[in-house]
Amino acid sequence: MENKLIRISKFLSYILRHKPEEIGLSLDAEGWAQVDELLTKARQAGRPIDKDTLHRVVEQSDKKRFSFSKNGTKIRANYGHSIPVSLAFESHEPPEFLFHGTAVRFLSSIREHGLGPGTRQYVHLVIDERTATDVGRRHGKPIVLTIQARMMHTKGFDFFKTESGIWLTKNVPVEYIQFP
Ligand code: HQG
Repeated sequence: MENKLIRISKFLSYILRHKPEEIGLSLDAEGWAQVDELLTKARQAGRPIDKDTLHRVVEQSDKKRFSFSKNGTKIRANYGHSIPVSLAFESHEPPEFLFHGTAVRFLSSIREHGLGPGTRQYVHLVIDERTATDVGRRHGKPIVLTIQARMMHTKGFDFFKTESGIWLTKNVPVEYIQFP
């Protein structure tokens, strides 16, 4: 993705996952913003985005970070929220193992408390170790934890699959984490 689109994607992530009020935007209970309102308020905030560019950002997002509503009038982030939104995810049976990339410096705390959502609504898990390594690298020296997802599911933990292929769960107790 070209730099301009990456900058806009980061701005949209911030607004649609964490701080819509920063530009005076409000999201509905399911995290949707009106596209026209978003574009107007972004312009007023000194971050103009035209409609074509918005569509390119949504289409080219490597992790499918955003979706439009069916009729195209609304937009929302597909995952990563810190604000409580109900994305109407359906509970799915996960694969036997999922992976979580983190940084070595968090390990002692994770061994003590398990994985928590931190400032977000969910713990984010992926199906491949390589993506997990990239996610972990954002925080420092990366390390990949293997999560016994199917076992957790059997024990009654809910798992949700996003359109992006990222899996979400509320928390992962330490007994389901395999440390390398
Ligand atoms: C760690 C990106 C100490 C956790 C990615 C992580 C993802 C603990 C950090 C999505 C802990 C939170 C989310 C505990 C968890 N003690 N540290 N008990 N439990 N942690 O950024 O998973 O590019 O909120 O391991 O690809 O890194 O933005 O979560 O290192 O899908 O679209 O606390 O964001 O997608 O960090 O990333 P984050 P994440 P985008």
